[in-house]
Amino acid sequence: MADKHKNFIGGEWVEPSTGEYFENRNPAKRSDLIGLWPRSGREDVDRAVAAAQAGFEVWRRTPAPERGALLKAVGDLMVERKDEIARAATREMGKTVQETRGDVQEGIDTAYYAAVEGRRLFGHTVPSELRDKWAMSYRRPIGVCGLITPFNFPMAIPTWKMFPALLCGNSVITKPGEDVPHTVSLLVEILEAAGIPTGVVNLVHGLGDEVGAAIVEHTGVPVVSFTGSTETGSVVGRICGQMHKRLSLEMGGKNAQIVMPDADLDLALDGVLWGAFGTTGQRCTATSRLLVHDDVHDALLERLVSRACELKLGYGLDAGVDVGPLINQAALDKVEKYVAIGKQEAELVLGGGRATGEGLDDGYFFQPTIFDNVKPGSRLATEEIFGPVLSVIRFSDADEAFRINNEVKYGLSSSIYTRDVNLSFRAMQDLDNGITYVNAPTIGAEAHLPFGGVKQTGNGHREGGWEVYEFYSETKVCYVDYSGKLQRAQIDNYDASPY
Ligand code: UN1
Repeated sequence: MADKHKNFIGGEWVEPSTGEYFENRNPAKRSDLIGLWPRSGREDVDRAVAAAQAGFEVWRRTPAPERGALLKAVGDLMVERKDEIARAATREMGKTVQETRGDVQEGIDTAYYAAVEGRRLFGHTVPSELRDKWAMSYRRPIGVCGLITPFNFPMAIPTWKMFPALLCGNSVITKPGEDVPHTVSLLVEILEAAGIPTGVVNLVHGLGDEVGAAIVEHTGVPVVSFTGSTETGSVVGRICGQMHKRLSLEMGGKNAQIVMPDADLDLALDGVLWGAFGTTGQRCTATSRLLVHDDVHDALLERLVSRACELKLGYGLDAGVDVGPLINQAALDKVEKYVAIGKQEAELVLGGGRATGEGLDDGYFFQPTIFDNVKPGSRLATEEIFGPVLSVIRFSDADEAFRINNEVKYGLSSSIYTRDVNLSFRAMQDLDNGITYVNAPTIGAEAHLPFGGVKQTGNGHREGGWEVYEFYSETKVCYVDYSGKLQRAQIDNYDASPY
C-alpha cells in the first residue's frame, strides 16, 4: 500500500477534508507508484486561508532581517538535502538528476537572495516641497498570497514565488502541480524544520480546477501568482480582475534561437540541443524555433540531426541519460497532435513518434523531433508545444529573422548567435522578448535577475531579482510635518514663494 501524504495547514500535517487522494507516478516508469497525495477541496482551502490570516498577523510584525535570517536557514537546509530532493524530483518529474540538481540550486539561490533582501527592501526618501516636512515611502506586506505552480521546475518555481512573498512579510498558501507534489512537500518540511511560525506557510495539494480554483476565488487571498498555460492563465486573470486581486501571470513561450552566418556553429549547435531537448522541451523558455540563415542552414541542420540522434533517452536517475520522458499522457497527446499538424505543414527530418525499446515502454517517452522548412505563421511556428519538437525556419537577413522572432503572440526569451557586436546590440534592442541571450541558448535564466516575458507570456510582472519584491509588497507613503502649523501642499508654498 502506497504512503498517504498530507497537507500542511496551520503548522500541522493534516489529512484532506475530502478523504480523497490522487496517485503520484513516475513518468519514466508508470508502474512505480511514488505515493498518494491529498485531493483536497474547498474546505481545506478555507482552513488554510484562516491559518494564513492568523500567521500573517505574526509574520508581518517580524523584522524583515529576521525573516531573511530564516530564509538563510532554509537555504542551508536545502544545500544539505540537495541530492535527496533532486532524486525525488527526478522520480516524479522525469528530467535528469543533473537538471533537478540545478532546479534545487535555483531554489537555494533564491533563498540566499531573499535572505539579504531582508536588509534592503529599500523605500525612497525624497525632499518635500514644503519646509520642515519629510516625505518617504516604504514597502509593506499585503496579506495571504496564493501560489499556483507547474510541474516543470518542481522546486525552482515554487521558491521563486514563496521566498520573496515571505521575505516581504506575507503568508502563503501553495499548491504545487499535481504531477509533482513530493518536491514541494519536502520544501515545506524544510521550512518547518527551520522554524517558520505557525500559519505562515500552508500547503494544500490537489487538482487545479478544484484547489487552484478555490484559492483564486477566495476573498481572503488578495494576491495570486500563477505559472502555467496561457488558457488557464486567462481564466485566472478574469477572476482576479473581477475581484481586484494583485496577480502575476507567467505563461507560454515560443522562443527562437537565431543563427547568423558568422556564428560559431559548434557553439550554436550545443546551444540548440540544450535549449530544445533539455527538460524534454518542457520549459517556458525552451527553444522551439531555430531560425537559421540560408548560408549555414544545410551545414547546421545536418550536424544537428546527427547529434540529436545520439541523445540517450531514459530514466533520469540512470547514468548517461540525456533526455527524460514527457510528464503525462495529456502532454504526450499534445505533442502527437502537433507532430500530425507539422507533417501537413513542413518536412519531418527527425523523430516524430513515441520512443520505445528497453527502459522506455513503461514511460511517456517521445523521440527528439525536428521539422525543417517550417513556414513563419504556420501553427508549428507559432503555437506552444511544450515537448521535444524543434521547428527550423530559414531566413536571408537579420531583419527578416527579427521579424519572424517577433511575429508570435508570446515573448519570453530569444537568442542570437553572431560575432557581430553591432548586430548583437540591435538584437538586444529589437527582439520583442523579456529576455535575450547573445551566444547562449534561450534557457538558463539566473535567480537574481528579473524573469518574465512580454505580450501574452505574462501580464507585465517579473519573477526573480529585485523586481519581484515590488509585486509582493505594497508601497506606503508617509509625510511628517514638523513645522507645527498647517501647511497646504501646492498652495501655501506657491502663494508665498517668489518662484
Ligand atoms: C521555465 O522555463 O519554465 O531559464 C523556467 C531557465 C530556468 C527557468 C525556466 N532557470 O531555463
